[in-house]
Amino acid sequence: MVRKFDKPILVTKSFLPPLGEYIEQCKKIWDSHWLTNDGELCKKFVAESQNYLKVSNMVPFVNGHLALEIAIKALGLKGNVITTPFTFASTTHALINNGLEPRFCDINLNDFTIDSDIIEALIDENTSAILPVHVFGNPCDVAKINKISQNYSLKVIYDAAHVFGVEIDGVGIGNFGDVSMFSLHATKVFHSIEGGLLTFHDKDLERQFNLYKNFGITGPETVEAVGLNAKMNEFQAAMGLVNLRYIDDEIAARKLLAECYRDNLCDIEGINYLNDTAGVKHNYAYFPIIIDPQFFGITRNQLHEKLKEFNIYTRKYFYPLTTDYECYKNKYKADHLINSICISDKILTLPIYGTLTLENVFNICEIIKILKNTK
Ligand code: T4K
Repeated sequence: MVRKFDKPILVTKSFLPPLGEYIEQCKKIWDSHWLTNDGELCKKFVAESQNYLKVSNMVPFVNGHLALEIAIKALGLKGNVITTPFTFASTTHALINNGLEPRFCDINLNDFTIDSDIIEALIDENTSAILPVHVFGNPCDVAKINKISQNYSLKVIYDAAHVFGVEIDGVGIGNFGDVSMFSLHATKVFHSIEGGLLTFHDKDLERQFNLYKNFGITGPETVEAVGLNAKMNEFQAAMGLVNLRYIDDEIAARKLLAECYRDNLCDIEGINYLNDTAGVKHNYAYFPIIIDPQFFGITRNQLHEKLKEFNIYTRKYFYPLTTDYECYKNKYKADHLINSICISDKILTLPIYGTLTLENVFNICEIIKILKNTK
């Protein structure tokens, strides 16, 4: 018998390490009285994260969004930037806050990342960069995007907020493009409470990133640039250092849950999901499903509401598209975004996090089955 869950099951639940391990790291902060501004824990965290992500250059930030804004600012982008509207607010806002025009490209239906076949048609003499999103942990078509960027001399900044730990054929995902931005927010597979990382190819960018994240200050009496305050603090770094010990376990647990979802949803007409890509080490950051009301019998919105009655709180990531936000409505050409509109209207992200049990997932799937055709 399928019953309502006793306690709410939310779309995610932040990973927390054993408290003693975090306190152990925090003791070092008490000893040093050094709380922020590139402390020792922050340096150690960068060294260990660099190693884990298999990248050679990295700068830490207080959050992913400011890291992205600073990446765009430091690259000195001008004119328009090609990106997608099927993302979190941060991606589009980062362009607007840098005075750039987002030029929206549609997504593909295979993995909901930018459709690399139609990027070229959007490029004009004012295009300076491409800002694709590795959405839900799925890598973009990095080979094709690289080729296009070389042919047109464009910069590539990946919004890599969802892909901590993802690899393509053994290569860390942060190695593609000019810069990648990872979010270390509490809701991510790996987190430092709040936090962000930039990984990049050109070592010279390190100075620029550090400059902009610390007000543009270069010495006690010199301020060289109009910067921001976006420094990671020592409490964040302490959490990151401890959580790194558990990241492989977290990903392994999520992999089992994703497989359990797939095994139990595969026979439901009108429900589709993404499968793993050959050669990719996934991180199972999200588990999105697509609901086709014609075959499932009820719409995404109806399923979202009905699941709440069973204490299951899914999310409509990413609905609305950023082009439909109040602040952007009617400002950008959007009627060509056919796939983005279609996916945004049908997608639902189901709960996934390391401490969710296989039994929980099985029951969520049973409830979805019961709700089919329940108008
Ligand atoms: N680019 C992309 C593509 C992104 O998805 C994001 C962030 C960014 C850039 C910017 O990176 P950051 O500046 O955030 O580092 C959440 C996250 O706040 C946001 O980081 C994330 N994307 C986005 C997809 O999801 P909300 O508004 O949905 O969060 P919220 O507060 O509703 O939380 C969602 C669920 O998480 C809750 O139902 C329960 C759980 N939760 C939440 C918090 C805050 C926890 O278990 N613990 C917590 O501390 O945006």
